Amino acid sequence: MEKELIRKIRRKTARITVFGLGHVGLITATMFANVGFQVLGADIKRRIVEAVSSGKSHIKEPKLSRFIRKAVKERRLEATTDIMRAMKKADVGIICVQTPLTSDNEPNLDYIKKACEALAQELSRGKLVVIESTVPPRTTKNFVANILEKGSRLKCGEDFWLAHCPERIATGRAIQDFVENIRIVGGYNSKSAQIATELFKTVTKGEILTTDCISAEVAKLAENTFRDVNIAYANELALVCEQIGVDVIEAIRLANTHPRVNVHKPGCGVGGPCLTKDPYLLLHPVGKQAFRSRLIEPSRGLNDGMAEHTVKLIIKALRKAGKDVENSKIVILGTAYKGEIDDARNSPAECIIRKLMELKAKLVVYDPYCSESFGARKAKNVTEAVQGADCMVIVTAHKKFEELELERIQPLMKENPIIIDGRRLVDPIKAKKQRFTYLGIGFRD
Ligand code: SAJ
Repeated sequence: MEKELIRKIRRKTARITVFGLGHVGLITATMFANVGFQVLGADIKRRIVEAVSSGKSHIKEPKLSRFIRKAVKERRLEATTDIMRAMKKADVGIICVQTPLTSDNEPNLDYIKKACEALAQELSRGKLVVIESTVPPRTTKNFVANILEKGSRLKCGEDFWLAHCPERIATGRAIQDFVENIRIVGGYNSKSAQIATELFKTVTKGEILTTDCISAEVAKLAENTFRDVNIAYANELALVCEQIGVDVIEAIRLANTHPRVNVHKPGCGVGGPCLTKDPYLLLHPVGKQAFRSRLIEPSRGLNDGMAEHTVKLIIKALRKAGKDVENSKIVILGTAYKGEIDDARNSPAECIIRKLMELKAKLVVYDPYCSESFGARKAKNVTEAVQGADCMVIVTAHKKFEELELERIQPLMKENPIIIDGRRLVDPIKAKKQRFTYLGIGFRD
């Protein structure tokens, strides 16, 4: 039975349904269609389905629009809101729905559950199910398999196959990552892994590493947790350096020349959909007690606290200049959660802006790519934003903010102008030369 599916996959005659057309699902559906498969994308949001059906992308990613337009025109990519029947004609179902957190930072598997229940309706012998969503450990084996078996009355690993192939794409370079990155394929059993490997071989140039599904789940979560903990270390180091009175960037630069050291960059906070969530997923395996972490959870807290620390730096610098936050004009440069993208999900800018609003600052926001302003007034460019401002806060590491023309900006601002550098993009010496008060994360004058 599996030989028939492998044959169809190799010939690209296997039909694929992708459940969830968000960042991960839309890229997955498009890239499988792009190599020649017939793909159906299923999403409950009519707006998304209508956009995809008319060959448009609802997210911004380099080259994505072009690939969608082509796939839709050549009738290899279609979209539907009818998730209950989406699996009917498919040989392969790929689940890419979101796995958000509850208000207590516990995994909410409702979307996975609904997608699996819908898929199970039309699950028959000889099909493959892939979980691409990032999920807590044991989800594939102890949650998904049960729902699929119950809904289809078939035996997982024998009648149908199941694998976890976690996504590894970063916003802003998703297509390149999808095609080039090494892929981890975790099977429910070895046959499931073998078939899923055949599937991903058709779309990736990167190596495929085959393992069991729980190892794949933990590996995916371990990657982002490592980055989050590493950034937390860099942030704590920045706070220590502020107290000592030494520049953390110089200290990290020197430390990283050691062949086995790689300290990440400190900053005014960690945002985005992955690093803010995956550490919590790791600590909540399905059907087991939550792990009481002494490193991972405090690291999350430390990173979350950096936005508040940035506000403290703003207040401190304004006080030093004889000003109050209330009535001061403060410019926020950047609302995207990281540089060069238009995405503001979980951006530290939100916390900084809300806190400053509570303190009644006069706020102006400028981001060259991101339209989100979290309720603050928007400016069209840096010149308009800094007009009569007391303080300029760099929140996002956009390249454009590395090239701020300080000598041109200085005269546009009020007396004793301040730069708070949340991403350490501006050279403190140059800022001082232009008569700015400069405070940055991990830098005290
Ligand atoms: N950040 C720091 N210091 C750093 C690096 C990042 O403060 O040294 C902050 C960023 O400003 C941002 C947040 O952390 O607010 C997240 O940054 P990120 O570069 O990790 O960006 P993401 O969230 O888009 O991460 C994705 C992840 N991909 C997936 O989960 C599929 C991550 O695993 C990748 O390592 C990362 O992209 C990548 O490689 O670019």
